[in-house]
Amino acid sequence: MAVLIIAKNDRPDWWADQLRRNDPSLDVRVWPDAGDPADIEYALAWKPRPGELAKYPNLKAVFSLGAGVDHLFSDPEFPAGAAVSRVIDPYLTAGIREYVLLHVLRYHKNQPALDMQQREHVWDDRGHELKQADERRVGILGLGELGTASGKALAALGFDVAGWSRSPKDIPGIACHHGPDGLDELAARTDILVCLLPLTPETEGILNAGLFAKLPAGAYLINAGRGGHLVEDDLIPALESGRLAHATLDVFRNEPLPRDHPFWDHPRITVTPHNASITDPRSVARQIADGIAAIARGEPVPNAVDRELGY
Ligand code: NDP
Ligand code: OXD
Repeated sequence: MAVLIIAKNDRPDWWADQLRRNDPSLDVRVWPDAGDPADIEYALAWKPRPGELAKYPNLKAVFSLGAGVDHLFSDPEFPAGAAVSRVIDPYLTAGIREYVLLHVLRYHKNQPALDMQQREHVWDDRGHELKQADERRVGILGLGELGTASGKALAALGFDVAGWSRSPKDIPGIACHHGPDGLDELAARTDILVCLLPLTPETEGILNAGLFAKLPAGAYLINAGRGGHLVEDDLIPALESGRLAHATLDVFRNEPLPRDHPFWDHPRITVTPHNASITDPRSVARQIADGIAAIARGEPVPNAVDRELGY
């Protein structure tokens, strides 16, 4: 039995080291040095090349090195027999919560406009509407691990928080909506829209002109879900027309964002390099080592993903 790490740009040797520390008995290999493909029963993967995982005939489980699994299911040859586990980790959750708080507060305090004033040497403490946190309506798409933690933290600061999910929910401090009608209800009452959905065929392109038209004029957007959620061609027209006031984007259809992409220089777009939160091998390798041991004992796959739903 061997474990293969496929994480070309994501410190594979660090992952291997952390995994061995947690279970020195594991035979850990780092792609492309997989050895005999028949030995590989477990893989830790982040954005493997399409077709790569199909090369290992005895693969039992793939551990995504992030919360999202779209990078696995986008592979048409992803092995049908392999279980999929994803990261649920307090540090990953904290990172997203901090990112959402940072950028919601930035909007709440009018910071993008103040940055522009500073560039023009303008001292104007009156040119901005006075709004309290409880007058600022935040809407969160996705009420899973990350959306719920972010929503609760915003509610604790006094924001008026609502969220949207596929199934009905009851979360203290968050007005919960679900299903297609629930999306319209959420949009109608949202000044700051935060996307923390998984990318699936159902959520692909959900951030589009139709949804922007349902938000109050001048709403703000924060996308930390996936680049595929945003219809890129709809964003700049929405900003130029004033339908949206500003967008903060951490994720993009093509990553790294190409150097000539118009989002880089747009005055009302903030770009961050898909680092809203980053999986920390120091805490997650322990969970994965425990997960491998559990699967080997015949126990259920931890943090298992539903293949049908795609998340
Ligand atoms: P979860 O699986 O815990 O939560 C997903 C949420 O989305 C659930 O509430 C789910 O509803 C909802 N959802 C899924 N499909 C639909 C749909 N069709 N309609 C309405 N709601 C839907 O995921 P996490 O919170 O752990 O992570 C969310 C995503 O965040 C990841 O998939 C990843 O893309 C992104 N991410 C980004 C990071 C970054 O650095 N930018 C870091 C980590 C994650 P229900 O509860 O009913 O199932
Ligand atoms: C994740 C990510 O899915 O970092 O964890 O995007």
